[in-house]
Amino acid sequence: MDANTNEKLSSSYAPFNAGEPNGKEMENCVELNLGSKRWTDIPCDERLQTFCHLPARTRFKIRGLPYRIGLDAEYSLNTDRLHGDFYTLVGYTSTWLYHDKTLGHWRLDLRTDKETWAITNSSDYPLGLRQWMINSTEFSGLSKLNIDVCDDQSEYNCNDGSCVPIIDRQHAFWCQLRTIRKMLN
Ligand SMILES: [Ca+2]
Repeated sequence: MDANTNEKLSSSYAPFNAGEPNGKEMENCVELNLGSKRWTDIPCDERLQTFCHLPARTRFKIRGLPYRIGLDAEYSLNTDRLHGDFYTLVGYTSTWLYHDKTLGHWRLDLRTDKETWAITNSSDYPLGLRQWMINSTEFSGLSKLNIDVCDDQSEYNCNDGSCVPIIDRQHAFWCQLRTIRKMLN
């Protein structure tokens, strides 16, 4: 495949060449012929140029953590891993967030020793400002943490977890309006 093409290529866009795929178990990779723009299945040990399409991942940010070196400030959604009805949020380095179905709360665990660092009661994803019970050697007690997907440069995070454009100087008003709308719905 040619990595330098600017064309958007996908399997739905490019059907197979005539007679392909024909490799059955022997040909489990594909090459793209840029002339015909059609796929051919080939053995996976053939070395060709490649291209990758990586969709941007939503970054969940946790704000208001008491100090602790090594705790994650950002998480991404792991859609391969379901805990009950919920996907897991995996921290970039040391922690993960998941729903404990048995106890009915969300846990922030250290991945290394499976120590539970904090919990919060929530029957949904724990987005927005919430009380977390933290239990660690450095800090123990209730703490307000906010989890959101707001962009630090261009958005302000509301207490309900939603984001409003920072350019809007009345952001507090829009946050309140969102809260009122939620209450009315
Ligand atoms: Ca083939």
